[in-house]
Parts: sequence; structure tokens; C-alpha cells
Amino acid sequence: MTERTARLHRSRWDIFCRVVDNFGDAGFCWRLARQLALEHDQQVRLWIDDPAALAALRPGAAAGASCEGVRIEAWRDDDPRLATVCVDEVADVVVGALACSVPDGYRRAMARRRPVWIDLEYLSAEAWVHTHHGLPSPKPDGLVEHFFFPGFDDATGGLLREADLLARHDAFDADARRAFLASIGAAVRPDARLASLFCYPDAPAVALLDAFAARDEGWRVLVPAGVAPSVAGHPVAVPVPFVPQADFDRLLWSCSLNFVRGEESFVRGLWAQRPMVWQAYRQAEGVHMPKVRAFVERWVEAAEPGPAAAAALARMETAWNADPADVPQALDGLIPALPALRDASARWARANAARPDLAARLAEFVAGKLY
Ligand code: TRH
Repeated sequence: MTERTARLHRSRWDIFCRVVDNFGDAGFCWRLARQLALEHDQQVRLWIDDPAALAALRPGAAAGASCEGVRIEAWRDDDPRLATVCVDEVADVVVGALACSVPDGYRRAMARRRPVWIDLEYLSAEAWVHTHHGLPSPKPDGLVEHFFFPGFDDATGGLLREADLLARHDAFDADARRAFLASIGAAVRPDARLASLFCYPDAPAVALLDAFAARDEGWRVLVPAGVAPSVAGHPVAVPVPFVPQADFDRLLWSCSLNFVRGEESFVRGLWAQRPMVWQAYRQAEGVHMPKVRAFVERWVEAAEPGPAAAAALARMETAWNADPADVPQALDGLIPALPALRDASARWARANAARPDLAARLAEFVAGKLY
């Protein structure tokens, strides 16, 4: 907490989250809300239109409940509390998360209350984010919305990272790993080489598991429930439950290689300090591929795993996202590069942990608008 953010003491925040699909929106908003409450001592309400998506990530986080300092509210368009809103009910800080708009009734009351208003955008690795981060967007009624872009460097809003994350990672030793794997019922031999698989339904998951099996190195792949039903019963697949968000980190830490999907688990994969292969949410006509390349290039540029490891990772990313026939060869190229990628991941995480994370940068930004 800086001198300026200390002045935010117990400010009221309303974060609005619309779940478009899957878990990323709820997962990101929950992490942010929780960190603002626990690490920055803010009073946070999280308005979410699909509380069930949140409950899968944080058991007990039901509408009307207070969890870890965050009040969770079901956001329904017909909610009378949001149709007619008194000025006093508007928070000091209003966040439209992942570019969602604030409900109309609330928005009308904002014009009189004049809170700090943030449009919190999706994570992007593309360069234009630098020129858009922090920009004001004045409205006809005099209110000003500010764009806040997550990102990979100091010219952006940064990445979410809990204050104790790296310490928890470092304390996760062999005993903790064994206990965790037992707690999720992962039936694996102690000498198994572990990977995890979190992917979209169109991923070439069977081809990947066949390629692991063909290497005959004792690889086993942990597959959370509901992910990749096509690999059920595969000799390399190890079914595990879909775990709460806090255990998802432990799952990543337990493996030597993680396959992750979506922005939220990309960031968790980075902090896990393990090599990872990322699958982007598929969009028509392959428009997601520049995004994949940008994410990988951005990370490679910062982490410097060396040209051979970087090339092996890039080939695997292309195979996994767009060229399934190349998955076996790409995996064969990736496995020898794992030690270099792991070292680079650890270097990257250490260097970045010295910088403020997204919640801290957002608090600082807001404090700068309020004081
Ligand atoms: O669920 P996603 O595919 O979400 C995506 C992205 O957010 C994308 O931007 C959006 O456009 C699209 O949905 C509609 O992947 P993501 O972002 O990685 O979020 C997954 C969350 O689920 C993350 O917080 C980790 C969590 N998780 C668990 O907590 N436990 C688990 O067992 C697993 C597999 C995931």
C-alpha cells in the first residue's frame, strides 16, 4: 500500500461482471475483488450475472453472501435495487469489468454522485494497449470513464498477483505436492511426469495424449472434470475434479508442463513458473492466432528462454491452436526445451513480482483521481 492508496481507506467499490461464457470473467473479477478487499482494505461489492460460475471457482460465493471481505450480489436486469438507485448508494469507485456496461438505473445515479468510473478491459499483449491505457472517455453528462488495460509492462495496468502468491509457490514442496495430489484423488505413481490439461473442446487433446504415450517416459496428464471429455479412458489421462481457484494454482505447481486456456489461466500459468502451452478462445477466420503469437512473443521477449526453446514453444503453440497434425512432432521438440523454459519462467516471475500488480496499480490510479 502506498501513501496515496492508504488514503483510499475503506472506499466503496462496485464491480459489475457479466459472464459471457466459461469461467474467465468470473475468475478475473473475483480475484480482483478479493484482493482489493483483503490487501487494500476496500469495501467491495461484486455484482455478477451468473453467480453459479463464481461458485465453481470459490465454493460458498453465493449471491447475498460475504466471502473474504467481498459482498456478492446477483446482477439481474430486473433487480429493483438497480432500477432506481439513490445517489448515496453509488460507490466511490465503479468498475465495468471486461468492458461490460453499468446498469442504466445505476448509471443515472452516477451522474449525480460522480464516482471514479473505470472500464476495466481484457488482457492483451498487443502494442496499442500502451497508448490506450488510462485514457479518459468523457460523457455528455460530464462524467468521465477511464480505460484501464491489464498488460505485461509498466505502461499498462499490469497483471493480478496476490501478495503472498510467490511465497505460497515456494513453500509448495514435495510433501505438499504429494498431499495435494492425494487430496484431489489423482492416482499417479510418485515418479510419474505430470502435465495438466485445461483446453477448449476443439483442442487436439487425443493427439496430444497419444503423443505423450508414444514417448514412453511415464507422462500422465491431469484432466479436470468437464474439460476434454474426448480423452476419458485414455491410458495417459488422470481424471481430477474441477478444483476451486486456490487449488488450481496447486494443480499447475504440481506439473512440469501445463496446457492452459483463456487469459485468466494464462496469467496463473505465468506465475506458476512452469512451461505452459496456451490455447486462445477460438474466433472466426483465425483472428485469435495473432493474439496467440503476441502472448508468446511478449513472454519470450521478457523471459529470454533462448532461441531453441523459444522456437520449440512457438511451434507447439501453432500446432496446439491451428495445426493438429503437427502436435506429435511439436511435443517431441518441446520436451527437451522444458528445463530452459522452466528457468526462464522462474526468472520472469521473480523480475515481475518486484513490480506492483494490477490491483495495486488500479488502487493507485483511482487514488490519483480521488485525491
Ligand atoms: O474459462 P475460460 O475459457 O474463460 C475464457 C476467457 O476469459 C476469455 O477471455 C473469454 O472471452 C471466454 O472465456 C469467453 O478461461 P480462463 O480465462 O483461463 O478462466 C478459467 C478460470 O477457471 C481461471 O480462473 C482458473 C479457473 N479454474 C479453476 O479454478 N479450477 C479448475 O479446475 C480449472 C480447470 C480452472
